[in-house]
Amino acid sequence: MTLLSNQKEKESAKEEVELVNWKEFLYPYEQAVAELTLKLRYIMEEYKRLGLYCPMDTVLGRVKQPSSILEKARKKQIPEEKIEEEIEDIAGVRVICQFVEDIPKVISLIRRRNHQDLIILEERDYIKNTKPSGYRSYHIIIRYPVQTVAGSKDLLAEIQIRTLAMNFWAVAEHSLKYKYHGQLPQELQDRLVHCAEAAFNLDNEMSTIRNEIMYAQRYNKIKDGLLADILDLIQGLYSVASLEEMEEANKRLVGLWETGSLDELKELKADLAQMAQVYGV
Ligand code: 0O2
Repeated sequence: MTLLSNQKEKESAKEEVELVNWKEFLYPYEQAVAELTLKLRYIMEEYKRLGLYCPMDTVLGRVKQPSSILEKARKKQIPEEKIEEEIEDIAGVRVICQFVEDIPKVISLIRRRNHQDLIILEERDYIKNTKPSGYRSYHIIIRYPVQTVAGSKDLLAEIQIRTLAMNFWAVAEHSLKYKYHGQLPQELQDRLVHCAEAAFNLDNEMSTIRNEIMYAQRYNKIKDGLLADILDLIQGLYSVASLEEMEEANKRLVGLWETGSLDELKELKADLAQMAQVYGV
């Protein structure tokens, strides 16, 4: 009984040590992912604040699971002590773009940081050189320093840049590969290649109407901003302006809400701003 519980205690202590080691090992990678995603999201925010079209639609990050790291190490025959140097995507960041044309812009954004806060080690263009599976994406492998309690630590990280369509395909294929333990039936592989071609065609089709879509998105953003400003002004005027003035302002707003042009909305905003000035709001 004592022996058995000692044994159990030893085993659980060993498990705990291993768990703690993984946690410690992955902690700087979590930091790298958090920093890199934050930096890219700030760039997105800056584009938005400047009222410019942002080539990045979404920025995601993840740290590879220990089981997945060990599986990759086993497949590539990487000894445990070489995992850090040889597995490049323990820290992974994914930038998803709306259009293929946005990808070179994101690549330039990252290249501009080369030797600033990161070092580019390698670029892999799986868009030009589509993988036999049908996988398309642009990969940039970087060396990234994180500041830890023990000092500066250089880590490898992988930035994947792809369109929404490429991502849709890759996520679906990844789930299937996981389910079939990497051994997809041939028929499913063929259908996936077919789906990858469809995603490629979708990207090309979307490119043909890219300007219209970009214009519509910009238009909607300006319109939303104007409507928000008008509502703020109306709210501020409610307690000071006359009932007739507020009814008139509301009537104009309702008339413009759905179909009003930007110029008409700008005119209403200017009139309300003038009224607010008169009333000292
Ligand atoms: P996870 O779960 O996303 O982390 P390799 O073993 O050759 O595939 P390698 O040499 O590390 O991988 O580099 P590669 O091929 O440039 O890119 C590795 C990552 O790209 C993969 O990580 C995937 O995220 C993605 N990727 C590469 N090929 C494919 C593919 O055919 N389908 C999908 N869905 N993703 C792919 P992991 O560790 O394989 O997976």
